[in-house]
Amino acid sequence: MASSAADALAEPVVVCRAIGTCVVPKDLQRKPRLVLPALSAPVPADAALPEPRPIITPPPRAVVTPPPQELILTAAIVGAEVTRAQTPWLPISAREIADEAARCRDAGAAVIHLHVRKPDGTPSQSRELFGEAIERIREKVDVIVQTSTGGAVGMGVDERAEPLACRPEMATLNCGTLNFGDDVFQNSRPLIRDLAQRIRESGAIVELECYEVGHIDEALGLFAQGLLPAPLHFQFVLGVPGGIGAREDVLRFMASQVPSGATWGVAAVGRHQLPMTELAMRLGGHARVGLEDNIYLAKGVLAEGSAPLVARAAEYARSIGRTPVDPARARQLLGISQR
Ligand code: KMH
Ligand code: ZN
Repeated sequence: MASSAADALAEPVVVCRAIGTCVVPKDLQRKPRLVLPALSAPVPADAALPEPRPIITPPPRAVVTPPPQELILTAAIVGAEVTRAQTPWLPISAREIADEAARCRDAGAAVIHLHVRKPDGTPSQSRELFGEAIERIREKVDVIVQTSTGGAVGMGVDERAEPLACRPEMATLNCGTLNFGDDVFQNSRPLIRDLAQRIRESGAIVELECYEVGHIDEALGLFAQGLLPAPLHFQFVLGVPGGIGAREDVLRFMASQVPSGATWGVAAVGRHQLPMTELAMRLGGHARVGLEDNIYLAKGVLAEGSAPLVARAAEYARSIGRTPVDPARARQLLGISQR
């Protein structure tokens, strides 16, 4: 009978020994190997680790850094998915679009995120329809027109790029593919680079539409490759079914990834629009509201166009000490040069 557990166990067997780290003088250190062994070949014991992926350097500070009290409100007044059957307040003709843009400007919006429709209400990227809508808007009101290059799900790159022929001040760049409801919104990396170049050539500045955390990295990668000029403008589109959810922790994280000197805003879908845009305003971001993302003012109560949603956002902004800026100031904050 053993008097302790130690007595009962056999002598330990050495199966391995720890090797401590040691300091090797610099000139005796192994050089990193640049050529990796073929996948099938046995990896030599002294093989160096592969080079790490380069760390993306944050962009330099922008020329103008918006003081946190200033707020850019964007109104997304048409969209590509909402129908007249869902809400009679959806503008379709150029005249209706221009009227709604003016109402939104009066309510505090500085930017109009623009889609257009054919007379039967189907979404279109036709340069003629965009041209007509933009002309009507400009006749009525001074506002920054931000044309969509997302269009509707299923459109090809040439069609999506058509509004750039109208030389808008700003255009969207969608930064990755995602499930979009039951459809797939295709934004391959070559397509994103292609559109980035076309937007740049058109003279518009870019708004980076990010529906996922990885889309921010994609945008930063484009910047690092010199395909996007500073300052960067991010729009976090939260709550698309198939995309990242509209939650506080998500927004806080996404905002934390924005490099200094860049601006960011939130567009949240459906019932998330109100709480997420208000949170964005509290966190120092900008906000987008409008029928493209949400047709309700309250549960079961349709918004009578996008202007009431803008007015409510502007009122909330003022209540927390933020001031919706006019288009002239928004141009300065966004780095839009006067033409
Ligand atoms: N209609 C959506 C599939 C954008 O305007 O750039 C894409 C969209 C994004 O609305
Ligand atoms: Zn859009």
